[in-house]
Amino acid sequence: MARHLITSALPYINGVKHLGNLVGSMLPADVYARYLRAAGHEVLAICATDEHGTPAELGAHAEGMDVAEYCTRHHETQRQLGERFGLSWDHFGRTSAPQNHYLTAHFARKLKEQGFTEVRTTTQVYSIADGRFLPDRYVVGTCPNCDYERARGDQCENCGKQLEPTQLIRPRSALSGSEAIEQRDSAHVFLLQSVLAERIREWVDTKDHWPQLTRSIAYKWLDEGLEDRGITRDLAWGIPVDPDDFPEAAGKVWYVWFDAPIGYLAATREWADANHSGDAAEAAFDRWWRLERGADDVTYTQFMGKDNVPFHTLSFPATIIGSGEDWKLVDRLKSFNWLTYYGGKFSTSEGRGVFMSDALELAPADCWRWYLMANAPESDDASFTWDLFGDAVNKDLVGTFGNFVNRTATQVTRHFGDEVPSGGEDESVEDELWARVGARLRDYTDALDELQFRRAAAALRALWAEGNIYLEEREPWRTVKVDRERTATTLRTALQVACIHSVASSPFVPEAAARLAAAFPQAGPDKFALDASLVGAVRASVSSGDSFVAPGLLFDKIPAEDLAVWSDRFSGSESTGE
Ligand code: B3M
Ligand code: ZN
Repeated sequence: MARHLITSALPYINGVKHLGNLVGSMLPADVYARYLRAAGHEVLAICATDEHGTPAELGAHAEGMDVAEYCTRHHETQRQLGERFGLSWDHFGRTSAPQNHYLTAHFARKLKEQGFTEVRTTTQVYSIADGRFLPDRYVVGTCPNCDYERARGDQCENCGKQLEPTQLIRPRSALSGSEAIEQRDSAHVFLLQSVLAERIREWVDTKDHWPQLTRSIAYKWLDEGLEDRGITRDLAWGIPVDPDDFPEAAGKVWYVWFDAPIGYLAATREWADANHSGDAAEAAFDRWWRLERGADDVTYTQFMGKDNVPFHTLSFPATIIGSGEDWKLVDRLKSFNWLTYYGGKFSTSEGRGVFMSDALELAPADCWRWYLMANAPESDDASFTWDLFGDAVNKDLVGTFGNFVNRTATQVTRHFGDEVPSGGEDESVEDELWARVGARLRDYTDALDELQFRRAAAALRALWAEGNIYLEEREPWRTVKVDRERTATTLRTALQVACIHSVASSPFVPEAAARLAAAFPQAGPDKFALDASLVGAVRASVSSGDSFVAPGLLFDKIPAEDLAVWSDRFSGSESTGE
């Protein structure tokens, strides 16, 4: 039994996330966490809402709400949606929690003590009309690189270039639209990434097992030369800079990308505080994050979209390494490309694409989980289409997995009642079946161990298909008229396969898997481990005379007409008024 810490990139607080956000971090993290738990490992899965920075303030501004209130409300919405999608976090925290205030101040102080911070006077964009500074996305203007007219102060969405607000041509306020803008001096804390660059490179060099996408992004930044980074902002909302540590930056807040990854630790501390008190809480936290207090045997895996990779391979490690303390660094990092909506962007404002709340109105979470993971944007961007969604549900879940379970259950209950039939010895057909099932399972767990989700889904689909292949070979509906003993063997075998399916499917389609597992009450939900022992354990355990409770239909078919209606509704052609 190993110990696994799993985090997924923290969703911004500003509104319900779309399916691209889900499949790029939270969902694969959950599939992996469920897999490791099912394999018997100790897992801590952590997520949180990312509540600072311009997304929070601008979101609250748009809804005319106080920022803190806005965050509380949206945190709750996101938590509920996540749970309805079956995201089995051990804790879903908030970067605005006191634990994050404490840890962020702690890291800033340590970085200062180690000599990795410096206060510098910088020129910032100031709006006279709004009476405030306009950092990051508060200012929009023309991109100096590609002439795109709606570039934001932190980055141009069109060409991807990272920008400083002062680089924008014809800058204007994102709040009021005012062009009455001037440049003013403001003192900010900088993290001296240039000084830490060699140590970060040495650490990245040890990660030769990272996927190509991740490594190439990290080295691109290292090769271009890591620049020192301003980690404070002239904003009212955020984690305040401690004036005792940085008197020159008093009244400012930490930059959202400084405090957000520290949120992984802080959300773990929230979890520890919720479950323990005093020293025990500290110990429970340290056991996952402090190398000298138990975390040295933890494997830490992070999940994120590709745009987040530089922050996780460079900036956050700079914080950790620069602290000079024994904090756990990431071991495995899985990043995803984009899920597009028919090749274009998901867009809240234009009502294009499917958002988490819409999705659950249309189909159960398991259907989305399966579709998204089986078509995850792993090696390339992937396009959402209603046809692919329809195929994933109707062909894979209904036609393959559901069909096998349903045919088996129908034959058993019709001819043998509510018990696992007895029957005779296995013959060569069964021996071959078990060999194939074992091989499929191995493919499946190997792919999951390697964080290859599409490959894992293909192996799981193949494992489901083995059930149907076997039924076609044995034809119990025909043999029952001539050879009851033989039919009993067939159906006992098929039930054992179904029981294996219930264990193997739980990471991808947890709700259906749990319903199927309940068909075998003697086996109990946690009896089997999702590892190489599974086939043997199920065959030894699910035996003649055990009760069998038919699970009912696991999935419903989605009619083609529904898909057509949805495709119209989410195409973004109609304004949603947002
Ligand atoms: N909230 C960015 C995003 O959702 C950001 C991730 C933070 S992870 C510490 O794309
Ligand atoms: Zn540009």
